[in-house]
Amino acid sequence: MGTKLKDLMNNPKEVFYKGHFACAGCGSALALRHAIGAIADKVILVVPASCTSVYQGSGKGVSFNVPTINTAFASSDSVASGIKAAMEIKGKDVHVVVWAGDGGTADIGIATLIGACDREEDILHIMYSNNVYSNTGGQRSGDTPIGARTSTTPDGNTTARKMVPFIMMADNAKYVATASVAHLTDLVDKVKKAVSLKGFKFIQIDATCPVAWKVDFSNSIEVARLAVQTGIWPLFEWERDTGKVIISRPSQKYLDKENRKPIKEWTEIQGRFRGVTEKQLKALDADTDRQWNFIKKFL
Ligand SMILES: Cc1ncc(C[n+]2csc(CCOP(=O)(O)OP(=O)(O)O)c2C)c(N)n1
Repeated sequence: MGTKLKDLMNNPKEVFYKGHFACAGCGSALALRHAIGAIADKVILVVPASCTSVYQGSGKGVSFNVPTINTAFASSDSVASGIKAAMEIKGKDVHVVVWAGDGGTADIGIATLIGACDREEDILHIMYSNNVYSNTGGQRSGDTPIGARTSTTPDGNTTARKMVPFIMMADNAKYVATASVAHLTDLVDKVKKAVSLKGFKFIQIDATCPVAWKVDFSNSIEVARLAVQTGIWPLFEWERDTGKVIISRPSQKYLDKENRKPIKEWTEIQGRFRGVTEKQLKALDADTDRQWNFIKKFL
């Protein structure tokens, strides 16, 4: 849809009042500001337990300038379905958007996520993935990359990423996309596209957590950019109506593995990969290939 950088400063409404509690360099807060900011005049936000439910503040200190409901960890898509139904009865045209972490989406929330998709609820689920349960101390989630040290995988995570976008494609969502905090205009385009479609939509954002990833907050965007350039995080869209994947512009070059930067450029600026073994790096590389091979089937 061609969002330009300058458009990012012209949202209908600023999502944050001054004084939220997100850490410096928080990818979730940055992504929320722009993704939700772009549709802020018509949005109702549903947030399960996560960093987002903490950094919005509480009481008189609430920093969110959009209607927001906080839900139990596992139930966000059910709550969003109910809100959408109520708004329809009232004749109100609003975008009901779930804003959930990877724990709240890939793990405990997956049953209600899939239930809402099965029912073809007209909602958008945005999963911001910082690859761990950040708010409770950085435990491994289903979206933790292989080799990453977390508080529950001190020798490095051993299992492949769950790749929720692929699950949502298989479950026949209306629209599925991946995005990155390093490519905000692409993210905003995808959010706008998603809310223009009726049905269940899903977007996963690679959202840096400087604390859990052990990167300097000034490198928050750089590390996300490297995830795209190394092929670790492919940006794409898939639509049910065409059944086709479109590789997003920032990732097009990396369809060809030859063009990708070495994965080590991504791991080496993150303390969470300190001590990663060659065997783990190989497994991480193989898991990256697995993702690209899956996507290529739909080109
Ligand atoms: C049933 C239940 N179990 C555990 C918790 C504690 N809890 C709150 S937030 C959270 C982690 C959330 O992780 P994620 O969804 O990845 O979001 P992030 O904190 O990374 O933003 C946990 C375990 C809870 N609130 N409810």
